Amino acid sequence: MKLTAALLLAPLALVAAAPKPSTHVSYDGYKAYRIATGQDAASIKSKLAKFAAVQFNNFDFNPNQELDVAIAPTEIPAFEALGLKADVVSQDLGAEIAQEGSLGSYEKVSAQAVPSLSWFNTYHAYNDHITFFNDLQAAYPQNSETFTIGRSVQGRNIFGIHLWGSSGKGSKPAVYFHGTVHAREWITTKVVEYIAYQLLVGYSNDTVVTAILNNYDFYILPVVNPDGFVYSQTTDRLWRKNRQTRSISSCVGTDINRNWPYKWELPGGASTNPCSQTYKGLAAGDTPEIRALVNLTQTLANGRGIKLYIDWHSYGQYILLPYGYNCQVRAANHARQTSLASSVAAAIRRPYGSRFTYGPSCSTLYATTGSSTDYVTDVARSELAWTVELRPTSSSGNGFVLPASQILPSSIEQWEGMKYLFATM
Ligand code: 0X9
Ligand code: ZN
Repeated sequence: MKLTAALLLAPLALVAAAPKPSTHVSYDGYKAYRIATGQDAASIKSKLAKFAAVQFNNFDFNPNQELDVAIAPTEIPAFEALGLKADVVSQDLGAEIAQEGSLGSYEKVSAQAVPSLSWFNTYHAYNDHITFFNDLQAAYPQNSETFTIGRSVQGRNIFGIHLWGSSGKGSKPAVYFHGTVHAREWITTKVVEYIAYQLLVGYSNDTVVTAILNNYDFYILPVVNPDGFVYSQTTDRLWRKNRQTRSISSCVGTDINRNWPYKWELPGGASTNPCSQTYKGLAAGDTPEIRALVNLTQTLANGRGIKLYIDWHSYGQYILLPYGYNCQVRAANHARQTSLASSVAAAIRRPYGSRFTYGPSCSTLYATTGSSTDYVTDVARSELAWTVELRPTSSSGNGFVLPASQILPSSIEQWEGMKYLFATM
């Protein structure tokens, strides 16, 4: 397959050191609630307008008619006085963030040695993810290459690893994964890294994995929103968007998963308010992160084509199929995608019993416009295009703040699901 200059395989360059930790936004004493909105979303929304609530899910378009919010300690009495039908899903978000564990340090033992699995015991800083991927690649130079697809708003590299098998680089259809589109969804970074790790470690050792890598070229990008990710580690653990500023507002950030140049213009699945968590930008594809991802997507589509795309998110434990923009439209191969998703959910469940719900994105979760899987299905013609929402479930409370002790179990169950999918799709 030909790779264009945009996807040139420059070794991962280290960007400037992460900014000095500035004052962290404190979530100490914040309570998280799940509000049953019912059909009353508009009036509840207006009641909540005076609160500095942190919104976890998409308020306007959730067919489950519920909304998760975090309320500041000083506002809890006023919030409770509203008398909304709401369950407390976290008693103290700050305490949960503390339990998540501090960022680990990373040190590889020797040149060309495979990095240790202990990488998956803690979360890590952005620069360590770059070093880890460079080290992993260096251990398997015959089957892998690192690449960068472009830079974020603040100039950080959006990097990935390309893996291939016996037919050589770029000769097979693409499996294309990316994580950390939403900055606070830290578990996604680790899970996609674990999949890359297992593919390389298993090649030539495990017959199933060897066959998988001989059949597909893998392109895996763990952190496609690096600025947001760094900001979520230095300043605000619950940051979601990128860090783009706009002259029309003092609010920062565009939701990368509302900025893809497909069905972007439709109303109802994103926000035009720059202060919203789902702000779509001023024009389709007007974020550098999406421009870089669109280039890569087109390069893969024009090469051997995309067999499988997964945009990894958290939380809720869902496998979401096309489409986000319309709750009635189905992919041409919807029946096959559904049956694969059902088997993948069964495989995920095997190690620890985790239940993943599957179905079309809009009707299962909520409407999204300018979102990844719709573009990758209709424009890039990927055979399978999914969004996976990782642990925890939406009723367990921790939300985006998943304890580090769950990194490995979460990764292992996804690896089981993916091994099944790669071998049967
Ligand atoms: O809202 C989103 O972007 C995703 N959920 S999250 O809580 N991680 O923010 C869901 C996107 C699903 N829709 C499509 N991929 N179409
Ligand atoms: Zn997300």
